[in-house]
Amino acid sequence: MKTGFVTIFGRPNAGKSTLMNALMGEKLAIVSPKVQTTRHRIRGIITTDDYQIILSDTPGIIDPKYKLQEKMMMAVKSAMEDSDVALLLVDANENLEEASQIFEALKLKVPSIVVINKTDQTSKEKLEEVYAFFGSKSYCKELIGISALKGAQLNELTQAILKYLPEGDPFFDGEEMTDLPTRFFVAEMIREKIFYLYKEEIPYHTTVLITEFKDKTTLTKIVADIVVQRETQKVILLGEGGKMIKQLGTQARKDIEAFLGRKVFLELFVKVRPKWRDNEFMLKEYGYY
Ligand code: GDP
Ligand code: MG
Ligand code: K
Repeated sequence: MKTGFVTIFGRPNAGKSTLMNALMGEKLAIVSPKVQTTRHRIRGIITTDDYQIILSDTPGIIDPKYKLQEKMMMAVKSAMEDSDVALLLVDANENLEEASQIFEALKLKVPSIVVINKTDQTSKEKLEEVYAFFGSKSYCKELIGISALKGAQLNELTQAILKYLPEGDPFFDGEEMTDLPTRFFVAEMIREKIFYLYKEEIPYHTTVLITEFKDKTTLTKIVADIVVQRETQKVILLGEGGKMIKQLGTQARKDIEAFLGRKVFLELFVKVRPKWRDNEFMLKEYGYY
């Protein structure tokens, strides 16, 4: 059978996480309209009788201003170097020249498929222009237009990917969906709700640590620390009389219950740890490397 590793790469908001989820048919990667929602490298495994595709979603490409972002870039690079095929994902309506410069700068050795996303909200004329632009690039082995959101042309994309995967034995058990532990996804679901509920900088100054994860007879008990850098951020997270954190807890719990398929008791604490983004030690502790 065909087996191999595929990395989804592209600028923030190109739709990487949406594509990953669409191909998986499951919500593994958190999606939000804000950039830099995805911090970790997330792997999803698709197994059929004919192939096994191991997909990696990657954080968006950003300036390594913070240590955290440097770690993110390293995760992206290592994902690309390990893969058999790279999907260079482009939002059809983004700045094509800028996107192309980043792809070129990567100097990829692995074959690249340029995937034009969001065809559902792009005019035919614009699409022609986008195809012509990328079609002439030397790094572009294949060119395909999709809508990750509407699930359009995903079969064609899969076929294009398979062309570049080697024959081999599967790396993972057919039942496995991902190589990351359940508690990682639980933390991500809480983080996703933070992205939706809080404004501007707050989500970027926040990380989530699962401190307890226990399956009881009728439910799963989960305790999480929401780590912020400053007392003022803690106040915002809690909201007046704890209103916001309560809302966060309710929304996250619903998602986690759907994901785990059982009842959940979720307890959230907000902790202040100054400079968690820049401190190497803390980065290690929070699993960034
Ligand atoms: P990422 O930052 O590259 O992982 O992008 P996300 O998957 O988080 O998506 C960013 C935004 O683009 C979200 O609001 C998605 O719903 C939206 N989006 C993703 N794919 C499509 C698509 O095919 N069509 C449209 N119209 N929107 C999309
Ligand atoms: Mg993402
Ligand atoms: K995003």
